[in-house]
Amino acid sequence: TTRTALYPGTFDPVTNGHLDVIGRAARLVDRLVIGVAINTGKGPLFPLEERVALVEAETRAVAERTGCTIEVKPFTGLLIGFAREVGAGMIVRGLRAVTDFDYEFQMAGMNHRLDSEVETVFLMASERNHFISSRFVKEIAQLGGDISTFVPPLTLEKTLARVGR
Ligand code: COD
Repeated sequence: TTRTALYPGTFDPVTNGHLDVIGRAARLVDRLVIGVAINTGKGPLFPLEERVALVEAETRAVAERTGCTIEVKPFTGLLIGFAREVGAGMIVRGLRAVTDFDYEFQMAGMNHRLDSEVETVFLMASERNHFISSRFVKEIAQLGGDISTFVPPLTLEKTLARVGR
C-alpha cells in the first residue's frame, strides 16, 4: 500500500523552513501531496498559480533525492475534505516556536473531530531554518533586506521581482 501524507499551507512564498519540513516528510511516506491553499484571508503576495509553480520547482530535487512522489495541488474549502480527496491518512504540519502551538493544537484537534481517521503529525525544521516565516520574508524583502538565506534561489528571484527590487 502507498502511504500518503498531505502537507497543507499558504506558501506565500515557499521558504527554506517549508522545504526543511518537506524533506523530512518525504522520508516518512511514499507520496507527499503539498496542498496550496487559496487563503484570500491572508491577502497573499503571490497569486495561487505562482505559489503552486514555485513549490513545484523548489521540491523537484527533494523528490529525486528521497524517491518520494511529490504532487503539488491547489485547494479550496475544508482541509480535511481535501485530505480525503487525495487519499491522505496523515496531515503534516511544521512547528516553530511555542507561538505556533496554540493555533496548531486547535487545528489538529478540530480536524481530528471532523475525521478521526486522519492523523496530524508535527515536524520541526533544523535549527538553521527554525524561525523562518513567509510573513517576515515578505516584510524584509519589501524593506530592502537580504532574504537570500531564508528562501531557495528561484523564490528569491521571484520575491524580489514582486516587491519591485
Ligand atoms: N519551521 C517549521 N515549520 C514551518 C516553518 C519553519 N520555519 N515555516 C512554516 N512552517 C509550517 C507552518 O507551521 C505550517 O504548519 C506549515 O509550515 C505551512 O505554513 P504556511 O504559513 O504556509 O501555511 P498556513 O499555516 O497559513 O496554512 C493554513 C491552512 C491553509 C492549512 C489552513 O488555513 C486551512 O486548513 N485552511 C483550509 C480551511 C479549513 O479546513 N479550515 C479549518 C481548519 S481546522
